[in-house]
Amino acid sequence: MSDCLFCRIVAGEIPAKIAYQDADVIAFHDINPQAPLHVLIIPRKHIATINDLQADDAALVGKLFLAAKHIATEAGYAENGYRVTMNCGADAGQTVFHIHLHLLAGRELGWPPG
Ligand code: D5M
Repeated sequence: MSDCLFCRIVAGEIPAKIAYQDADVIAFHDINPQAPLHVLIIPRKHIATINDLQADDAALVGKLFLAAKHIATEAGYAENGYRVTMNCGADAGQTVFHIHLHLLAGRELGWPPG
């Protein structure tokens, strides 16, 4: 989708600091980091929200989590821990309507989130 910010990052039209990529997934550093490591992990395919997921997206969603594990492990955070979260819709704080896992690490993370 040409009007989707994250599709434009996938297309290379908007620069991003890439943390990981493969045929299905791209991860890049959040422009407004909330932790020493804050990476967004997205499918190359445009899916607006969790509500738009279909059964045949199951493997793709699994790949987002595997990428999170890979990035966190490579960055040295596997032992101390990290958080992955995906906001869905306005009340959850979703502002970019192309699904993305937030990977946060490098500090103690409070719970529950605000
Ligand atoms: O998270 C959307 C996130 O996207 C938010 O943490 C800022 C981030 N963002 C917005 N624009 C950019 C660009 N251009 N590069 C990197 N990160 C970006 P949400 O869960 O939708 O609130």
